[in-house]
Amino acid sequence: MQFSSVESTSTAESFMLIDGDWTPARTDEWIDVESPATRQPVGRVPRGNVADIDRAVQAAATAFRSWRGEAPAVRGLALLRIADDIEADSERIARLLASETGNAIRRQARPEVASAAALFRYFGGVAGEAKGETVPLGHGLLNYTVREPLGVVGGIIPWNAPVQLASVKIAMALITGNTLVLKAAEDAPLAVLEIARICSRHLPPGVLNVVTGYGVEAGAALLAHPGVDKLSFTGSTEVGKIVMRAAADRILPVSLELGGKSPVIVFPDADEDAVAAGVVDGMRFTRQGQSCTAGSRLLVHASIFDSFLDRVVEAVSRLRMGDPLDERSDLGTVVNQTQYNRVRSYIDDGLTCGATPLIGGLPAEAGPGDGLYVPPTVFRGVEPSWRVVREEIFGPVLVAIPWHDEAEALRMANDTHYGLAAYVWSHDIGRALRTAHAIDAGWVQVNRGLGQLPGMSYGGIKQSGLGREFSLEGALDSFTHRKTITVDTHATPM
Ligand code: TXE
Repeated sequence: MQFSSVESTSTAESFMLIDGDWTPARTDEWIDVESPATRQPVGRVPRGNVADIDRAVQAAATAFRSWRGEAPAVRGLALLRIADDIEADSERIARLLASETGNAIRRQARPEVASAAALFRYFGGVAGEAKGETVPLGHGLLNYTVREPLGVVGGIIPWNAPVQLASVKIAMALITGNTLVLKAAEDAPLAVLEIARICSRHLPPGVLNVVTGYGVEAGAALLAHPGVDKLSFTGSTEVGKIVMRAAADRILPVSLELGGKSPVIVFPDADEDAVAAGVVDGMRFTRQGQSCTAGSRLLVHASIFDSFLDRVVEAVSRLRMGDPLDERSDLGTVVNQTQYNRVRSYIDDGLTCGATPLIGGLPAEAGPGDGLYVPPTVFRGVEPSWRVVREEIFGPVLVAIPWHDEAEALRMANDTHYGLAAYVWSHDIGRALRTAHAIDAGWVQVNRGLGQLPGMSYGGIKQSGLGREFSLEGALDSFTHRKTITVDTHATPM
């Protein structure tokens, strides 16, 4: 593992966006945002709570009255302008994002900001597509549907890809005529507030509100607020269950993008070098494995198991870990001390169970001033029942398991309560597609290990979530309802 050095970052103070105003919390309390690389503050944000959420929801409800009736082309144009402005300011946003998350600037932060612009552009472009249909019923009846917005959306996002996840929720909610109160993650709110700043230039006050604060305070207040009409959450499965319970109390529609433990099936015909590189991409090592779609269970045909793992280890060892702001870094840090300790405890658990680390291993404990660098670990010699195989680690830990026939590979792939992403590597297209269809997951990539693109429907099944994002179809399903109108054209005038 190579290492590049740490440079310093600057500190900034940010406010929340409520009703078009930049505002501190009512209590005037603040949260320091720390760089996980330097462990120095990079900014501070308001510690929003129930009073701020209330203000934001009321502003969103007021704004909804006119935003819902706005011409789709006007909404679309706002999103297209936001996309342009994000691109124009992308370097500054990417540096802020790398500073607060620890994600490497070249491999993660810059591409994430570019993907945010692409999402706004895609949804801006499909603005007029929220169409209904006419349904023939005979008897002189005209029966048709219209797509209507749901109202005020309460969105909650995590810290791992905050700019992309904020952008997809903002774009989907707004293009379909809803207004939004978005709760940013306490560990990574700064770049999201910059996206909000750009959005606010092109939107009427109250259409988008961004509140910062802790999950148990601002997040919980948003879930409980009676003025919210729809909940849209991305984060852990554990908190996803809390969101779903809150939705049940008021029969609110809910979308959930949750965790994963995604399988990667490698068939013996695969080109080992190319696939090893793809596995490293799919594992999202460049976000230190902190990705819900990380291909974290590597299932390899026994005939190539040893030689293939050599290739993977070689590809991993070429990654350079270091300062997230350094152009040479492929990998940065995990997001915070809790996450560092959590990943470390999983590695410790794997070692205690008897797993063999082919690279990596247990990192030293991190003291208060230490950069939170976790070198990638690849384990072999693991049992299907172990925690490192079953649970989402959300860190740079890959477990490799051999298989002998296709049925066994599929059984292992589906032996999980998650169902988000999966990866199949084979040049036998019949076999690859047969496998892709048989895997229980919302998204299967064949001979590809990269991230989501605007236009594709993305989301999970089983405990990985409900609903789809990134696509028009997802936006219509998750952020509108279909109203049916039936007209009796024979009715005699009164
Ligand atoms: O996520 P949380 P955390 C997994 C991953 C990670 C673990 C913990 O395994 O190690 O979760 O991360 C808000 N009411 N994933 O604790 O808690 C919170 O403020 C309302 C996987 O950071 O789910 C933040 O804005 N809101 C996942 C958001 O929820 C609450 C991505 C996500 O935080 C809340 C993130 C509450 N009671 C973590 N508690 C993925 N797979 O994409 C927290 N929040």
